[in-house]
Amino acid sequence: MISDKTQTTHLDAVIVGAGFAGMYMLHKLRNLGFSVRVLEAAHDVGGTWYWNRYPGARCDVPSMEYSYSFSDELQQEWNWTEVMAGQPEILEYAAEVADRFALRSDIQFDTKVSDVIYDEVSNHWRLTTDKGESIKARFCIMATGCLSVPNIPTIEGAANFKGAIYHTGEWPHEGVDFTGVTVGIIGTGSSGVQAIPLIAEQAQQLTVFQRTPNYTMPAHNKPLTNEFRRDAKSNYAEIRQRQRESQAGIVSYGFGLGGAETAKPTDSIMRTTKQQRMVLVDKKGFRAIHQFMDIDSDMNANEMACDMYREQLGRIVEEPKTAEGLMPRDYPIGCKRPVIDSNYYQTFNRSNVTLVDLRQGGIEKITQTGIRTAQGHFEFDALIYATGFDAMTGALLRMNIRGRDGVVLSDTWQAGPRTYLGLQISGFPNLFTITGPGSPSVLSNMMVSIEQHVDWIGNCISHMKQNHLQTIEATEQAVEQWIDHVNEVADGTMLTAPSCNSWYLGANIPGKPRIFMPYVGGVGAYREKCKEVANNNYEGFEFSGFGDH
Ligand code: NA7
Repeated sequence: MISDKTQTTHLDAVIVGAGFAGMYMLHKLRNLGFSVRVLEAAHDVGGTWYWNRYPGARCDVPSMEYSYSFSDELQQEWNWTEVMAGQPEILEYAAEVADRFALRSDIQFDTKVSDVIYDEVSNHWRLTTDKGESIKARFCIMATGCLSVPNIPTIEGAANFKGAIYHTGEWPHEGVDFTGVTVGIIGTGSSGVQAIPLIAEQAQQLTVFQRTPNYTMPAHNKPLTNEFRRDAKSNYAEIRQRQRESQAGIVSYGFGLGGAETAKPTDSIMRTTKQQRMVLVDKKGFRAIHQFMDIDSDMNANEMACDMYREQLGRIVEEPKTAEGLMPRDYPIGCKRPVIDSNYYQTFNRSNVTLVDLRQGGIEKITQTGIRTAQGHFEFDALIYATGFDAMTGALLRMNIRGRDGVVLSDTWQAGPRTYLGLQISGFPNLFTITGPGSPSVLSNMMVSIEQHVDWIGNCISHMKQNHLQTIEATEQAVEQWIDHVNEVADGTMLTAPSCNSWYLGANIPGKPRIFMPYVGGVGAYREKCKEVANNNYEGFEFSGFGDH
């Protein structure tokens, strides 16, 4: 690393973000002999797990699988305590990785990147930070996360609220004690569904403002035994291989590896009678719907599964009006990101919890003391936004990223994100996105997808060094073809059903283009495609060598 007279630091690569993507990218590039620095807005490592500290924050992927595989020592020595790890444990794990691989010395914390400008003369990226620094690097790698920009909806009167205000994605590090406090919470996605049961246990009164009820499944989380850990660790090589070849990067080892629960559903719900379906609900509860293969492709089949779901929900929630209010309707199971919970519906049987089903009359304004809806005014001391994120593109678009000819990324992506393989954007040479839109990303176990992208980018940059290549850039034609393919595989699935409004489609942010962002083809098939592209001399990308400019 060198700094010139104007205090510009010169590097081979700069990485934005020190979550799990940025940490591994740093480790990789350092080991390959490149000079690297990571710029991170937070005060420490962990990315999404650094910020999302709300009560109940937990990963929905088994911990033995939501972890790095690149170091066997690490995976053998680290002991996860629960089937699905909670946020504090995942953050401890991130800190352990940072310590073990001495990552923090190359991470600059408390630093926000404002401008990311490509210099066509020198073929470098110049990044400017909120500290007024300037960093020049041949490669710029965006490890900015998919759910890192909190969405705070614009609601009239919001600034007038006199009590405490929180967002689940920016939770105070010291925690919040809601004892004796009346609380209002807006949002029933994963964050709301995880937080509500715990806040209800503490608060004097909790009022839940729900715009769209979710289909949520019980997590059945539990402590991991020594025996389970030993067994899984001795099978790690096989587990990791199977994860990489799978659809979503998850094999649910220990919940029936190769057994019934991980096998593909085979039955047709359309061939069942109502009575048979009810018997299944008696026996298996919400899990009854998992065995049907046609609910992902046939709307009528899906609606039958929704009926089974609502039947089970109605058996848990005692008060019929509240049960009805919690029932998802008018959109299919499988359209939104699956939510898993611990005692979510049971929480609505508590006397200190009130559901406000906004389908019966929406929010009109936030007042000094609460929320006015078309159904009346609800008062509380503290307001929680569990309103999600500007997903996948938010973090990239809030920086001023300019590629060739000064073109701004927000212009290139005006009609939605356009990438080749979710790795690169035409017109932005030597800029990579880890788990960017157009890759399996949020549809998969992020750890598996992160490792695959980091390995691919590391190999690509090494290849360029060995072959004295200066720039790599996705061609517009490759982007076009890849987007067509991304749309083609998403079409006809529940994810893109006309009645579906998910953050995968950008539908949670007013004015955001409605385009399905992640790649549905599966991590196994996607990995093969990326391998093939690299083996075919990086087909779809163009290189320039020294002297070409
Ligand atoms: P989500 O899944 O985007 O959920 C946000 C929730 O907030 C959802 O219920 C929204 O209702 C609701 N919301 C958003 N804006 C409003 C307004 N203006 N009024 C009322 N309700 C609103 O975010 P999460 O943080 O829960 O989860 C994000 C991901 O993190 C999750 O999928 C996991 O991958 C981890 P809507 O459904 O839009 O009607």
